[in-house]
Amino acid sequence: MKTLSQTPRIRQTPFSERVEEAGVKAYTVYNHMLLPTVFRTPHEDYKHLKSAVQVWDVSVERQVELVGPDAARLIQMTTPRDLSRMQNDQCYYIPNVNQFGGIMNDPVAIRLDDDRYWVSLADSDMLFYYMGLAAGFSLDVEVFEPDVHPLAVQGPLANQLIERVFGQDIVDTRFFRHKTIEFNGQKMIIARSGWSLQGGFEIYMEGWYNGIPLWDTLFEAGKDLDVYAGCPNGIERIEGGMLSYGSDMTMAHTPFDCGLGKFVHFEGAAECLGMEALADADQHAREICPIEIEGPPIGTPARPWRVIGENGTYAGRIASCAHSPDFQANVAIGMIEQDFISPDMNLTVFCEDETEGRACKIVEKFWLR
Ligand code: THG
Repeated sequence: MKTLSQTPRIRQTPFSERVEEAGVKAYTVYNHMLLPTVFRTPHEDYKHLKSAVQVWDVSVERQVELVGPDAARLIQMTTPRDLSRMQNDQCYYIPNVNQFGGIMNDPVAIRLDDDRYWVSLADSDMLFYYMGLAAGFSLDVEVFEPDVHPLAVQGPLANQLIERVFGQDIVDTRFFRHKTIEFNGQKMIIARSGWSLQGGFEIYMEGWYNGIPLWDTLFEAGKDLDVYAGCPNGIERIEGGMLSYGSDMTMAHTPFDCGLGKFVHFEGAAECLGMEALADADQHAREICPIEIEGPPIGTPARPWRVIGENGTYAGRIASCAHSPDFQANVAIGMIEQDFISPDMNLTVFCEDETEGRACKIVEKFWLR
């Protein structure tokens, strides 16, 4: 592929200068913003993420802020997950669905106050949807994109780095809870979360002026921990079974298709606009499956790969794949039709421009769970 022409529409971030200096090798575009994908090589980045600590510019996790008396009602309209017991220091993974039960996004919701939330988006334009609902239902709520830029600290040594910079009380934050830190005179939300299985934190930095100081402080404090710039790693997140919206799942899929049925609460989340459709949906039509693909190492699909069964009929699609050094295999995430879900099934996948199909099989579970 040729390089992308940069324009103001593909937004830079408060950390972009340091990301470039760290030697970023490739970007993708996510929520109209640059997201690094490789620093050294995917394999080196992977090994390092699993052994040290990385700082990730995940400013692309754009927030939709909902504030006002109807904020709780609005957010519940978009998700089948029951939010009624969510505390003001909690984060929830909330699949967002439309009125047909199709997934529109799979954000992390952050409750900041009784009447104030951030919805930390995956890659789709949910700001407009939230604005549309607020207008259409005449809700008493403000909806906007705040100037917030998440910075993730991920890896086995993340606790040590965070302890040095923000103290033990922050390290004691439980999974998917948040606290407030003060950096350079500015208050910031920090949560124990992040798009890796290695564990760590996400700092929600508001504005631009503390971007470079925050980055530099983390790197200065983590020198002897081998802290390095990183990014969500394609290999690690497939091993961990973290789904990528727009790739592994799209609006054509329901939460049931995506293994997210546990977040569909027919009783507690009746206000969700997709609930009737989800009640009627076939809960076993297809499913996200961990898959191993035979043959030489192969990278991630540029477009979904077609999977067929023994008789040549459509069996599903694979939209994420990577070669895992630790498992010595091509690990992939597939959306597989029910009739083909069995470890004994002989499946064939057509990878990118390869004319010969490759054998692939559903494996029992994601490798690290
Ligand atoms: N952090 C924040 N915003 C985000 C992401 C993030 N927005 C985009 C993207 N990532 C959204 N998708 C996910 C997918 C999975 C998880 C978080 C965001 C995740 N899942 C855990 C798991 O699968 O083990 C826990 C889910 C739960 O039990 O609640 O962390 O990473 N700010």
